[in-house]
Amino acid sequence: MPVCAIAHPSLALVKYWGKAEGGINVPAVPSLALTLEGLSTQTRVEEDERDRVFLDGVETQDPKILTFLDRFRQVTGSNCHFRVETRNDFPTAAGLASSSSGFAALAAALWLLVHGSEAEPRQLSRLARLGSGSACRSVYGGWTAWEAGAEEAVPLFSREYWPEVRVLALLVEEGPKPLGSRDAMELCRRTSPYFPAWVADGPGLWQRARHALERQDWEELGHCTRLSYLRMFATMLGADPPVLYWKPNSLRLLVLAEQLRAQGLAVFETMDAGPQVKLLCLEPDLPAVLQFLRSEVSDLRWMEARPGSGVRAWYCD
Ligand code: 2P0
Repeated sequence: MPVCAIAHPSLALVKYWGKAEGGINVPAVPSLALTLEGLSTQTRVEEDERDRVFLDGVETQDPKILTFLDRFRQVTGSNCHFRVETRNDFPTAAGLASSSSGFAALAAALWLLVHGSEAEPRQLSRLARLGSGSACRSVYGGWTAWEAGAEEAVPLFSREYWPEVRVLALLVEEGPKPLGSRDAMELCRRTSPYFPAWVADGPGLWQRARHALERQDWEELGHCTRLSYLRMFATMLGADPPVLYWKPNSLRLLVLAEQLRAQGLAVFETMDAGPQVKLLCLEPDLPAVLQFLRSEVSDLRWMEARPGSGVRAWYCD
């Protein structure tokens, strides 16, 4: 019987950027993230005579997915092949962490299909990481941590821990990005003179952000969030050739976040490997932030998200 799964993207506040040597998608730096409800990947799997993958209704030879199916067979000892249909209700490969929710959903669905029971979450986190690093965090709901060198992420706090948190994902450009994050992070590791400093700085910033999260200190967590993405982009600007994901509207939104803070609103921004900007605020400030966005950037589309649940898989038609 086919299996369906749903997962939500993992938005890093403290970023995973760069892999440790050896291992598969093992991070060089620790990350801290929030799983987002409001953006979803839905995946359906069933056995087939050969592997076939459909992404948003179109058959694809996506090497990340096909390689993951091979790794799944290796790890689980299965000799099955699969038909995979996966859909995102948000732009794919555009810097909105579609690979985190994508591989979390795929790992959970395949596991249930092959084993007939749900995987233990840490085991699923390990498995999802083999598809895409950030997917090991999307397995869990709420707030997650993934330590440098670790093969799995761990849950820190459930989605109920801080239900007032809101994320506005502003869509600056909806097409796929020119350089995937995997290649970009490897380029940074190999060529950016700032990469060793990024790795050295990572644990301290991660600890600082964790303490802020434990105290529910929004200003401090927001500040750490800004430091992390800006330092991540510093490694990219130092790469050879340089990597530049920002677009004019990205910068426009960063300035806008600054203007909102100047008005006394605790709004913080982050970006990933793409031009989109995510604004983070607490629910009481949301109406004022939305009003400002409507007057200043009515030409842009955005999606609203909040702390979300972990991956779920079930038998379906
Ligand atoms: C993150 N990103 O922590 C960081 C911040 C993008 C910027 O994880 O090579 O698709 O599959 O392990 O997980 C995107 O990279 O990379 C990512 P792989 P992944 O969310």
